Amino acid sequence: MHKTLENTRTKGADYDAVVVGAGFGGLYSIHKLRNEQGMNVKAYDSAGDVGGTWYWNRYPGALSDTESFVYRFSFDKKLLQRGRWKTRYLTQPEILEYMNEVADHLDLRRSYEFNTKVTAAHFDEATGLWKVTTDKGPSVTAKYLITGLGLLSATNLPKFKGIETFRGKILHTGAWPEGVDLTGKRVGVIGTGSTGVQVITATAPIAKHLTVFQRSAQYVVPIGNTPQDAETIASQKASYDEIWKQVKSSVVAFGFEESTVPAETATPEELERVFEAAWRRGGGFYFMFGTFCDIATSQVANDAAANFIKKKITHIVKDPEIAKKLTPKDIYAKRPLCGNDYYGVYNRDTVTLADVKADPIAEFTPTGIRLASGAEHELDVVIFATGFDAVDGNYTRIDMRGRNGVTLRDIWKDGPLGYLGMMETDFPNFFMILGPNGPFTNLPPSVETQVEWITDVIEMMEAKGLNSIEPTAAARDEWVGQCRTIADATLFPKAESWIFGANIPGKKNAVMFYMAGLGSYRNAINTVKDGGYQTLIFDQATEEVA
Ligand code: FAD
Ligand code: NA7
Repeated sequence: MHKTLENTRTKGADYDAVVVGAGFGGLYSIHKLRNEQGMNVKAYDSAGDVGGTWYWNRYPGALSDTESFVYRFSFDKKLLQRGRWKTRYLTQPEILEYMNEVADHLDLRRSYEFNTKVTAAHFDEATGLWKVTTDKGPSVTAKYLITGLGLLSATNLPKFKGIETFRGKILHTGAWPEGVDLTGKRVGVIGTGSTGVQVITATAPIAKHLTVFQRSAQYVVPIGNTPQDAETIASQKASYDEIWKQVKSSVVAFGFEESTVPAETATPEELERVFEAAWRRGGGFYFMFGTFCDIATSQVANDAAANFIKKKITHIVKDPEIAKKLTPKDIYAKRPLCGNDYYGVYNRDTVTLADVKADPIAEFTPTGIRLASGAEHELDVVIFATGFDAVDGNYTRIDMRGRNGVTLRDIWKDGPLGYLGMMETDFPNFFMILGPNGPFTNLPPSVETQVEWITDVIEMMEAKGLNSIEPTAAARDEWVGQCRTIADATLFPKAESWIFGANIPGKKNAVMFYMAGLGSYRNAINTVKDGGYQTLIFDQATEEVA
């Protein structure tokens, strides 16, 4: 049994707070709660160390497509000035190194038990505490449960007939083991999302042969990963105060000014000029939000952007049949993608494009993949770049129970809910970082925003001696409704992707993001705080916890 720790303020509990996850969310939560608020915190991650996304996604080509200067924490000026990067975007090893530096600088690692998966979390009405169970050792209790489980972290591994007979290696990009060398191998990649694009462009030059199994053709603009000179980096560092101010009041928080010019009314020459400049500059979010203001909301504007990219495909890809297969048929409204000469990859003799919408994967064989037509692809390695059970996936994989034993799986059976992307009704003192219906942005500034709001709530509770807090069902439903209305004003629901859960067979299509941007989101959550948290129910019972 765990002994109650002397410096635990919460009577009868093993810890004041349990934090799950060692990515941006978990790390910052520990810093706020333990280092700043003096709480006794226990943390877990199923990974072997810190890093979250960047611990798991070690596939060749893994890269953040948020620019280096804003894919980081903003809260610590020392860390910001120490930041090191060489190119416009950070590679996975660089981000992992940064996360380790954060953990060392703030002494966060000692709070963690790594290689430990949280399997259940039950709220106990009698004690008012969370009981957290892992796959190792006895359960622990805590007043607060803070989860930074990651919204793109629960891997999606589609089932294929005969997969167990395959004699080669099967890998998922989101659980990539160390020491894999694809040089000279016959590699198959299933999936052409953001991850697929990265792994395809990195593998094509080194594989003996690369076969891409494409279900949906994608709109991919260049990433423009140019080297950054010391002067540019110094000037970014000197301007950090203004940079973060702009980022936190912007829509997508990517560190560029979003356009205010509509494409709908632009002349053909203007469209061509602006899109061409963005194509040369690089960046997926920039192409969608930095060029014109209405690409994600007006079909006319969306068509203009889509047609520009389609024309580029025709110019770049030499074989017209392959170009046709690579040309998307749907609208341009998934997460915007960018890559390093993605379409050019298909001009290589060593690359084959298999259109598995036209000719689906029938089965895996001992030596490769057979398509419905009977076509066989011999492979040594198959890479699943098939994405994630996004947003709620890691929550529904845990046995989570709130008041009266209500389960998260049950209340989210028609799609995840969530108040302000952070809380859930009947789940007292439970805070999610990047939970359902949070902002759709460059994520570190949104993580910071949420962790600061959550830890402010906790600080207020402790100052007032409150036992518990949770949102009213009415407030939660109103927020979810607002998210739906905002999403419906965009074109995103019209495309099938993980943003609405369409990538997981059987998953209900549901709104999972607040799409009005980080600036509006910050205003919304600060209004709740400044208004004295009137949408939350407090429990001020004075009974001593046994
Ligand atoms: P994560 O970093 O996902 O960490 C969650 C942690 O929780 C993991 O370590 C996991 O092991 C742990 N965990 C989950 N469940 C359990 C459990 N039951 N028990 C114990 N531990 C558990 N975002 C951007 O803004 N810009 C980008 O360019 C960008 N690129 C990306 C590229 C890839 C390939 C991927 C996969 C994601 C990318 N993202 C990007 C999103 C990225 O996930 C976020 O930016 C950010 O890293 C999320 O941090 P987090 O702490 O919320 O979650
Ligand atoms: P995504 O964007 O969900 O992409 C997954 C890809 O895998 C996509 O092309 C899917 O095709 C394809 N897929 C999924 N299941 C199958 C099956 N059963 N057969 C064939 N192809 C399949 O995941 P990513 O990892 O690329 O990116 C997720 C986010 O993580 C990304 O936005 C970044 O923020 C980081 P589909 O398009 O559904 O037809």
